[in-house]
Amino acid sequence: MPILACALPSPFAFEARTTALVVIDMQRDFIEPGGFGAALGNDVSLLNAIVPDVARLLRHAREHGWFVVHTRESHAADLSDCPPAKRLRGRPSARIGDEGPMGRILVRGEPGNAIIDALVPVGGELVIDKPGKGAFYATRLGEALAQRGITHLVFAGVTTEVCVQTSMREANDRGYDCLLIEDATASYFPAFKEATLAMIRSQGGIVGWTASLSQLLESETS
Ligand code: C5J
Repeated sequence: MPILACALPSPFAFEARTTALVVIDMQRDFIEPGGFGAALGNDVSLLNAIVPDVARLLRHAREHGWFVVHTRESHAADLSDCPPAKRLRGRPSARIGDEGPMGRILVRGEPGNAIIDALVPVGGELVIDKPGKGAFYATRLGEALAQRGITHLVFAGVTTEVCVQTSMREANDRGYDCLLIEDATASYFPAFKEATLAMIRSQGGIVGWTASLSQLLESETS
């Protein structure tokens, strides 16, 4: 059984057959110019910078036979699953459902809602469309993981303090042991990323564990 001895706050043990990689929202809407992230006034290059590490992690998960889940934050074309409180929040240059350079913002099936080319899902991987920040809210993720006997979740993706952290907290409350790969997650606000990592592993791992990608890769080859 691989053990990440250097994980924080304590060693993290897991087995490939009961582990899933959950890649949160690596979609064009957040990573590329012209999407929702940019419409909110953010520098998307901070998120784009982790793509090579997420790709390495994804390759590793595939090579080791982990179940792989990708999520997309997305809404139905009629926005029936987008509460007005979400759509009207803040003062973005374009709101959810508005037409943008990559089609309608955060709407399922639009070009901007696609997972970026470098991380495109392959056959056998699960793609979850989620209307909320958390991956379990209003989705079938819980059932899909239960069917496969998954007990351990390794998280990556964006943004650390919003959809990644929310999903990890939802998973923690459902009894999963959760590990966040530090260099495979990013925020538009680096200080928020660091604060989230600290929160997750505080108080003995109140939400879960964190480790670097190289620590994970070493643990599985030793
Ligand atoms: C946000 C996300 N930040 N995927 N979504 O709105 O974190």
